[in-house]
Amino acid sequence: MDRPPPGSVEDLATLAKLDEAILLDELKIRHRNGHIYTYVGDILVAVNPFRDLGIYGHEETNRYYLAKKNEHPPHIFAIADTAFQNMLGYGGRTPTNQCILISGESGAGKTESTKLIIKQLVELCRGNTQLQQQILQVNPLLEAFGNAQTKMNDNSSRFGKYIQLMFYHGQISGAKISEYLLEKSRVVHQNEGEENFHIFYYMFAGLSKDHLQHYGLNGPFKYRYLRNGPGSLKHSKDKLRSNYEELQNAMDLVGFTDEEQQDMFTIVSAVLHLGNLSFEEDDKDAAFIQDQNVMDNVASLLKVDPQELSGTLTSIVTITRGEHVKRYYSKQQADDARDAMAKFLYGRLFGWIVNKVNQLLASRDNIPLSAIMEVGILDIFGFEHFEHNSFEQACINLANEQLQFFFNLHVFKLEQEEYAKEGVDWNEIKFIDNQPLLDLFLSKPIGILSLLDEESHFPKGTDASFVEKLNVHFGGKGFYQPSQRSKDNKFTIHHYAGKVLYTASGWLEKNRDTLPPGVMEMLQMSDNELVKFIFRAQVTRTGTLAFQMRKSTRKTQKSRNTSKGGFSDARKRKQTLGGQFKNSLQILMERMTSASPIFVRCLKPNHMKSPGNFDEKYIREQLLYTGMLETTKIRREGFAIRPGFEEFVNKFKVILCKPSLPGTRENCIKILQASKIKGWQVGKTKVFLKYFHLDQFSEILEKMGKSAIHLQRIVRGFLA
Ligand code: AOV
Ligand code: MG
Repeated sequence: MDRPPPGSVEDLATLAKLDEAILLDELKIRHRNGHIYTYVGDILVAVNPFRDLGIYGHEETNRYYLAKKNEHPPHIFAIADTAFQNMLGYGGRTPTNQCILISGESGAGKTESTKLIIKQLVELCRGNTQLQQQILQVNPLLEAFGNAQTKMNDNSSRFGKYIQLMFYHGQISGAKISEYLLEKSRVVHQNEGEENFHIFYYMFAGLSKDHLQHYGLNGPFKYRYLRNGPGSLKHSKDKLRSNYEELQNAMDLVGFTDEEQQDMFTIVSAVLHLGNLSFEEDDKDAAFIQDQNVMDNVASLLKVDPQELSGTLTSIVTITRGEHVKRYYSKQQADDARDAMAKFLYGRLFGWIVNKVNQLLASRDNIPLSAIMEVGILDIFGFEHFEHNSFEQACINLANEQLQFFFNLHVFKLEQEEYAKEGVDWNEIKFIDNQPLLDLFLSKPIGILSLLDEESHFPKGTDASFVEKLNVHFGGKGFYQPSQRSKDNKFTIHHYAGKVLYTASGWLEKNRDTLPPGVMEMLQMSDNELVKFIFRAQVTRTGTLAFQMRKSTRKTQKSRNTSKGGFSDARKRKQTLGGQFKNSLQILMERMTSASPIFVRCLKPNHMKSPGNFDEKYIREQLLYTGMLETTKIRREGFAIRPGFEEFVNKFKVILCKPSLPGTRENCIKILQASKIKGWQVGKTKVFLKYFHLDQFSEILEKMGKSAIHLQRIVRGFLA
């Protein structure tokens, strides 16, 4: 068979000849022609165009409205449409919850794809309800607080999210966001060439002079936490200002009150001021605050007692034999206490925002839960490999391993297991199983996260002793490589998507995720409603915040000591950050398993974020590690449509001109033989068909003069 003109094939699984070079060539030519989307069977491949293609307007919205998959070119809107139809059980199928899983490395286009899918899902419901408008505004809000410029992406998501859109009778009835592991450390430190979260720069560009003054803010150059400049790296002041306006608009529309918005800016400002606190040491190596003005600023924004604030940041009070003993921090300890407090403030604020959004978008109580269907969309942080990779990168990359595992499970493992179980004649297609990497991270008691927890709970544990343990346990294994030089706290992991060199400095502290003693209690007593509220929340086992109903009038008595130092209480073993992340990944997997998955694979064409540049070597790497060739093979040779005998006979018995016919294996074979189509198989309980067989069946039925509508219904019923 001749190969069709390169670039013209919209579904790579239809290619007769297939190898790595052909795949690459097809994608390259399609990218050059502005066709960034390509199907591999039911999977959508999207190559980031890095420019506005003008293909997401009304025309496209209408084109992909209750359409058949092969009627129109591949498009992200088609994925939304498929999810919508599948969820509602159009075409006589069983309605099933859907989850759309979007993968790809940092900057590949996951978040943009997510936004487009949500936009189209909202459009598919027609109508224009307030809830629909709210849902569309959630992204600008979350991105302002949760995204930042990194070396790999100017608008990089620094948290993962799973968005569930709930539907009731085909109309959106609510939404829920689950958030994964915000990169809090960015608040206090950014690597060269990177920025803090967008919100800091939006504020300076957008707030009026009066407002800035109200928060005690001067020009953005003055803040240590914005050490890489005032958002100077990429964005013009006008752009930042319009982003601020978009955020403002989003907060209003989603339903944040003026008071809440002010409190949010107050906390963000307090974080900035806090960063400017510096400490000196006296001759007894005891830390003291250099600039009392800054301290007073922070205290007045957070509405806490300045004396207590300076006390908790510079000293610890322990009770020894009934006596209060106060010990002063060193400068380093005070610096750490300050940074820990800033990270906590920001992290809790973000957790509260997500929680608030969920409250505002929750389904109304009077809708019966059992009648709600949903489409979930997963947009995590993509695979990262920087010059310096820390605990955050390890967690981010672990999440990507988990997603890749889930992809393999569905696309290769379960499918081929079913062929074996059903006795289908099948040549096994091999794939690279990344289970060993998941084990490396997640196994108990000997896995990276468990060992990290162990060291974190061990009072004498250090980053170095942690790495030593890793070396002892994993040194001999292929995908873990100890550093050549001992004692540099480094190690390399061979992820499915490439090698990453990690530096374990600060991991124990990050994993422990504790506040300096006394800070929590102080903030819980704040006279700022929001500050008080967010610090009284409980942290769940997945790291999300659980808030008590807000009773703003209740005043807790200040019964504790008013001494200036932070109190060290006998700390109970609290959940570590790694532990929380592990739990949240597990729950995510359960959620995904209970729905029917749809995969979108984003590819990044170059490292320069530039349009029109297709770096073949880089794309080839991505095709390799995502197993694209094998995926295409299994989609081409596999049996996408697998009706049970009963279902099959019911739908196609007309071919034998029988009004009624028992749903047996023999009758299935009779129908298949009569239809003269080729390449099917019949298993023990199911008929195995290729996706193109549906068209062939529909032709046969058409020839038999059945009404077009009836036909469509039958065929749709099988479409994956
Ligand atoms: P990511 O979500 O996959 O990275 P984004 O979705 O933020 O990546 O995409 C990065 C940038 O690529 C965007 O800011 C756009 O400039 C551009 N882009 C992506 N998709 C499109 C598209 N369909 N059309 C036009 N431009 C696009 V990360 O969040 O870093 O893993 O953690
Ligand atoms: Mg993103």
